[in-house]
Amino acid sequence: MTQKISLTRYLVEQQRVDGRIPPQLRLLIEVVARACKRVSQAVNKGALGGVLGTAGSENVQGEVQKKLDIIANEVLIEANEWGGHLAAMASEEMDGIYVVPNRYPQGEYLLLFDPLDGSSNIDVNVSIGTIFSVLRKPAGDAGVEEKDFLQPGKCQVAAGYCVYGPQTTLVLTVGDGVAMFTLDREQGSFVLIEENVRIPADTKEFAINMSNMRHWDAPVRRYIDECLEGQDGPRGKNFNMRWIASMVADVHRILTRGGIFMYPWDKREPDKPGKLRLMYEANPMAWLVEQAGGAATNGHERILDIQPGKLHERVSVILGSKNEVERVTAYHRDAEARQPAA
Ligand code: AHM
Ligand code: MG
Repeated sequence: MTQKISLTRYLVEQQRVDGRIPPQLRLLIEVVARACKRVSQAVNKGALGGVLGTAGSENVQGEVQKKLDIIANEVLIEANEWGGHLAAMASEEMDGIYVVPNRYPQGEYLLLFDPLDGSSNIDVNVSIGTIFSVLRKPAGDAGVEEKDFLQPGKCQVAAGYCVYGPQTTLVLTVGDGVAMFTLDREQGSFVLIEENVRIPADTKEFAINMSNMRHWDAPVRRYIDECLEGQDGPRGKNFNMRWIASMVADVHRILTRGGIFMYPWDKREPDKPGKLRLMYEANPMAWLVEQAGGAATNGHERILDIQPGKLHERVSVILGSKNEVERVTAYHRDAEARQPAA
């Protein structure tokens, strides 16, 4: 019988091989995984656990909070605040940063998360997830402030997500490829199901909310128009479309079988760079995708190179199979080159 490798064993072995995961970071990842198990339990109970529906409040972005958004946020904070591995946390559901209270020891890491991504799917029993990103607190400062979080995605030391679907699966990178672990509910532990996840460079599948088509910019329209023309168009092949309305589930499909995901800037809110948030949605997903051989840009530059100006900054997202992402990015370059000089 092949031996099952638990997340704990995987992390211990990674730590032994080349010291890539320092003990505090290993603890942090295990605590996040434990919190995700609790969220998974709440998700599974659904109406029976009284966790469906809205909470009657709004987050800093003016979005209505679901009960499960708040529950997942609290679970992640409670699990992470006392272990001594963190200095502070930031979340989609909190206006400012959450500094670890004085009664607990302060660690050297900063944790960012979207506690419950794909909130519109909660009440309809469709896949949702938790996304997380880990940064190191800049050296030197005694306290911790919001500006300590404002590091580009390439500075992440760990990132991942947990998808709550037919299976609960945790996907992780610490900068050495991407590994996937599925929750074995009888054992109560995450078990390794795949190492060295790879995204094929080409694809025939795209994910975008087509109802926003009339609001898109020309390069995105051009790309999708060409896909829709199928075999008879310039691409010479037919494309399939999928949109789960949960970035976690869409990215999980892309890590599993390839594809391109886009939530581009659009004309509905021209002053915002996009819908998705840079620091706890786009950055962790961009790093996972790059670590699996894919690419991630905002149409103009690599997402991981973007210097954030604020915690809840938004960004246009194009990620997945490398050749497709490069094509969309090239269409943006073409459009810029054709702009008359100011
Ligand atoms: P959320 O974090 O409030 O759930 O919003 C993010 C989600 C993404 O998971 C998903 O890709 C997108 O919003 C769906 O948006 P839309 O409903 O416009 O299709
Ligand atoms: Mg989200």
